[in-house]
Amino acid sequence: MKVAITGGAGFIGSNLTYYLSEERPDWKITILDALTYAGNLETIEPLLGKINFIKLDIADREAVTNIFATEKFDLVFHLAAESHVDRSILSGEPFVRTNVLGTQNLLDASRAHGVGKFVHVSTDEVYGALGPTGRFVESTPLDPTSPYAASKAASDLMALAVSKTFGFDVVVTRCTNNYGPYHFPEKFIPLFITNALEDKQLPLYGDGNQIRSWLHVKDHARALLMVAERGRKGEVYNIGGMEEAELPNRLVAEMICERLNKPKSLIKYVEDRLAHDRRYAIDYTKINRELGWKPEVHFQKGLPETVEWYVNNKAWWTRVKSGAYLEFYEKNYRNRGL
Ligand code: NAD
Ligand code: TDX
Repeated sequence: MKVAITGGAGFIGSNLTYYLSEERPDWKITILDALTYAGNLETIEPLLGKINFIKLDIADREAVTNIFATEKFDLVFHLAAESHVDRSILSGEPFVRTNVLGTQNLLDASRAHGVGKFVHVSTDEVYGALGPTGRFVESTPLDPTSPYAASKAASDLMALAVSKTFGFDVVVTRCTNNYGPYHFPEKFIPLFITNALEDKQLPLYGDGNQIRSWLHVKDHARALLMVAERGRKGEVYNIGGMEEAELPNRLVAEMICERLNKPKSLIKYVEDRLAHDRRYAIDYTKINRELGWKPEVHFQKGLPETVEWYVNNKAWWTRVKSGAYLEFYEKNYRNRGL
């Protein structure tokens, strides 16, 4: 079985690659990744030799076509994306380029060159924001509020349209917020852990009462394998965290301070994100009923383990936090008084 993982040098893609190398050792895995600021070869270095790596910009149509014509993949996990909401507020263009055009290129090349199944990895953010009650189900209308989420919604619809039009075997997954090792420290949990380790302020947006539903990245990887092997063609599957992991950002920030023995006074309330979604929560009944998946890692255990991982892997995140990332940090947080 020849398997392509796009975005495999990023957070979820690398965790998925580690998981699949253990669970399906006979699969021949190739990572396709442009190595943008968010992609890091160091993350997957221990696997090189066992898996292949090809540097590829999925928005480069000719390059995508050539690689798919040569490699003849059986299965594609598509995770490559511009993934940070704050960056999409600064500029939407790279999001349309990678998330929409890039996905279209992959769908076309997959269809033309014999791919049997295409797992399109998407997000609960395509549904927009929830009020204090209720959960997103697969039929909830799409109502994205950021350029990132809009670009993901567009790519979901293209993927589903290709399935409907041509009968191509595409499955779309929509997952809630992930956390775990190798999470890029521009995102909330790793940013707060690494800033706290450096005794820097923790910029909490707005009133800090926005609720996110947290899922350990390993639970996500397990769901993606099930969907790839048993998910039904043309279907959408929501993937979500446990109810106990639906928490306001303020509380998660405090848990991080407590775990690291740092004063909560490091938390600084700063200007809110534009159109900041108030609450996400996923109803994962469908994937549970059809494929038997449910989240297994409790946040009370997964968060401290993740904090430990950052404590023990300082070399990884200090390198990641230097260079191009600093330019974005300056732009995003300067006007918020940090
Ligand atoms: P990430 O930003 O950590 O990694 C993205 C990867 O894609 C990087 O390795 C990057 O180099 C690569 N990439 C970006 N543009 C590319 C291009 N033009 N061509 C080839 N590769 C390119 O992202 P992540 O958090 O691992 O998210 C992976 C996928 O999962 C995304 O599609 C995202 O929308 C989705 N998702 C993420 C979360 C989350 O909580 N992080 C939740 C639900 C869904
Ligand atoms: O500095 C910050 N301060 C802060 O209060 C940052 C970066 C975030 N936040 C808040 C905003 C959100 O309410 O924390 C929450 C989480 O923020 P992010 O880590 O940026 O994640 P979110 O916007 O929820 O999106 C994430 O989950 C869904 C991923 O980045 C997406 O790729 C995924 O689709």
